Amino acid sequence: MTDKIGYTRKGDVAVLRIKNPPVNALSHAVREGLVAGMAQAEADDGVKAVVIVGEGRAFIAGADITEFGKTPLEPFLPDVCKRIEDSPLIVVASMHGVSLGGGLEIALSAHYRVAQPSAKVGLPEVHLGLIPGAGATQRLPRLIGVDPSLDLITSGRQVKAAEAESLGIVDQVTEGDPEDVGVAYAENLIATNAPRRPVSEMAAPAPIDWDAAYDGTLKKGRGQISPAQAVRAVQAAAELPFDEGMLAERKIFMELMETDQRQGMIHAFFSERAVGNLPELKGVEPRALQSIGIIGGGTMGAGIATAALLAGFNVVLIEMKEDAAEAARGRIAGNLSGALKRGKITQMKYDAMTNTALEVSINYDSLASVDLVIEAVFEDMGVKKEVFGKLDAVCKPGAILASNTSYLDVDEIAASTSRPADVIGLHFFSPAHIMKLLEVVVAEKTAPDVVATGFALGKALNKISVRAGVCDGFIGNRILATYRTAADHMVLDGASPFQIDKALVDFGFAMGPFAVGDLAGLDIGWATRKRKAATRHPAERVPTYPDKICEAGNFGQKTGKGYYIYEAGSRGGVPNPEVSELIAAERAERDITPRDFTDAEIVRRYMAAMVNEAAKVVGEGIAKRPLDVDMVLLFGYGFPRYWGGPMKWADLQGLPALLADIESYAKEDAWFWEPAPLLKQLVAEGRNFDDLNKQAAK
Ligand code: 3H9
Repeated sequence: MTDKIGYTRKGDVAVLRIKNPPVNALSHAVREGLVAGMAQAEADDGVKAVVIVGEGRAFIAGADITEFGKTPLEPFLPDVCKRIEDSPLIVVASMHGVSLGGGLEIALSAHYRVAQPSAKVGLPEVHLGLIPGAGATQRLPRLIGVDPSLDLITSGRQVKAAEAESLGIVDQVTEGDPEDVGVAYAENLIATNAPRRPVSEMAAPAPIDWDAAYDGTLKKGRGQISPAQAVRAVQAAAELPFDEGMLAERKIFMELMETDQRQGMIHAFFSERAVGNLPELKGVEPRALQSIGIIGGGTMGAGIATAALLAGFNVVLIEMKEDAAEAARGRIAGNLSGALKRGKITQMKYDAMTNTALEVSINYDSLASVDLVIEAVFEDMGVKKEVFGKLDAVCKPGAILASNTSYLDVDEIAASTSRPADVIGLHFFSPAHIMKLLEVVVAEKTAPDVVATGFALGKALNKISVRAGVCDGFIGNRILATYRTAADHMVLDGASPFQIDKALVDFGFAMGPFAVGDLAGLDIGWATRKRKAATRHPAERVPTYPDKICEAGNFGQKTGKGYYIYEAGSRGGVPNPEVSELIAAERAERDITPRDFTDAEIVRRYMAAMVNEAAKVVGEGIAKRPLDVDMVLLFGYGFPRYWGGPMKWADLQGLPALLADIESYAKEDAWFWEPAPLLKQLVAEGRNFDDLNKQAAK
């Protein structure tokens, strides 16, 4: 037995206690210990039942993800499950906290399952680019039928104990110490002469239209393969004897283990957790945060206020006039009533948030006692400086002054106050109460505890916070500007915006760049182009047709027309033929003979532009690590999670080939396609972006 499994005896019942903090992942030592524990119980005179229980905060969070990609060591998890199920003793799993993936598979191999009311179960393997690989695709359909099994396995969603009980996954939900509950349940089974009840011996589930389920799942996954493959594994449960079904599951699992998608999703899993782990924050205590001020109650300000209220902060929102203040109050109430309708908050909480926790004022003096204030006013340096001047005058010493600017120079804003060390950028993404990303923009003089407070706020708001340095657009918008330009160039040279959007949606993006422009409002890009016109490099190729779309008053979805035409109330549009005419006219004017682009070339150029700019962002220290860029694109820009992010994608493609492509594109436009020095350096050294992540983790 390993020290990862405790063995105790309670009358006729042996208890196997898993002790592998923090979440009892099924590491090699745990698997060995479980097998040894079963043998010990079977050899222990008088033992009639075994209870498996987890120590600490969870039953079992699943296979040990850190072992993936390494040589698997015996006993393999499916064999551990079989060993448990085949035991002549009655086996009970007593679950608390989470039982996920392999954790639920261990429970499904037990003959009975009991759970705490707060317990949750799920099969999240699809979020790692996998399917369950230790029998869940074979046992669960036998236990609860095909449809609910497919729902759980293809979505990866977690269900609470009550739902698990009603689905038939759990036999009983009882509150108490998990070990006591499990032992009492086992004693009762012994007393009533209950039989062993191996799920594998239950009847095969009834079949469904498998091809339709496969196609539907593939479509829903937008290019992600593992959920669709899970359908095939469940199909095997219906069509094959149990042992053969297990082999079919294993085959699919091992094939998925070899995919780029599995690597991408596991990179996303660990990066999500590493992103807030910065050496500069070690040992730095954040400042206390209870009340938050917000300047501006437009969509962004109201969204931030909503997020802050939902996280339990008191909010003071400042508007300029009474009617604007009322409108802001209405926006926040609207956002919160959405949360109420979705069951995220109770009516009581809603009332408290809108009445007590929220103050809307037209007087800056109301900010005198707030701990942190976030400015979300018009993107104009003059306006921002005026606001920060007022904040500097009214806010208490030690209050943090934050700007939600999406591209302006936070150093310049900080310098306009008497307390630059207390100034930081907190760049939210709209709608701020829904989007997960927060860029924490650290200016030259920002104090470490102010940075730590930015991250603490992000955590409280349930955001993925990423550290960014100061530059035009920080991490996300700066990279966006570049890949967006690559798309504009392709349009000038012959691709249509509609083909580009489609190619990128097929690649896995939630939307293509032109549809995104329509959604955000084309006037935003128009304003940016005007702002940048004066400082533009002479070699820059900037199309003028997008200005013409705007000049005609077409700003996208909000006006019903942009790159696409939207029927009233519709979010999906049809291509706008006027755009094609404007593009054709501009090509003629510039003497460009349009050429054909394949979808593959579109994706390659778009991604190459993204990665090249991202490498510059990392090389300049704007992002500390490649994984920071990956998380920004994943959580703020609809990048497909199964690629892990653009830097992970680049690693998977191979950096030398990508650099070679960039160098070949540079022959057409040396200014735009200038290779990033960091990319050249990594290729020369035979390293990749993940090597930089690993170096930073040391
Ligand atoms: C599987 O089971 C395959 C099988 O079907 C077949 C096999 C043959 N392994 O998230 P947290 C670490 S696939 C290793 O911050 P929370 C995590 O990295 C697996 N490590 O806490 C973190 O480390 P650190 C299916 C793991 O309370 C620490 O634990 N299971 C694992 O917010 C705390 O995690 C899953 O996909 C793991 N399985 O959330 C479950 N899980 O402190 C994935 C966590 O060094 N895990 N760690 O940064 C989760 O969803 C959440 O971590 C969980 C806890 C809900 C468990």
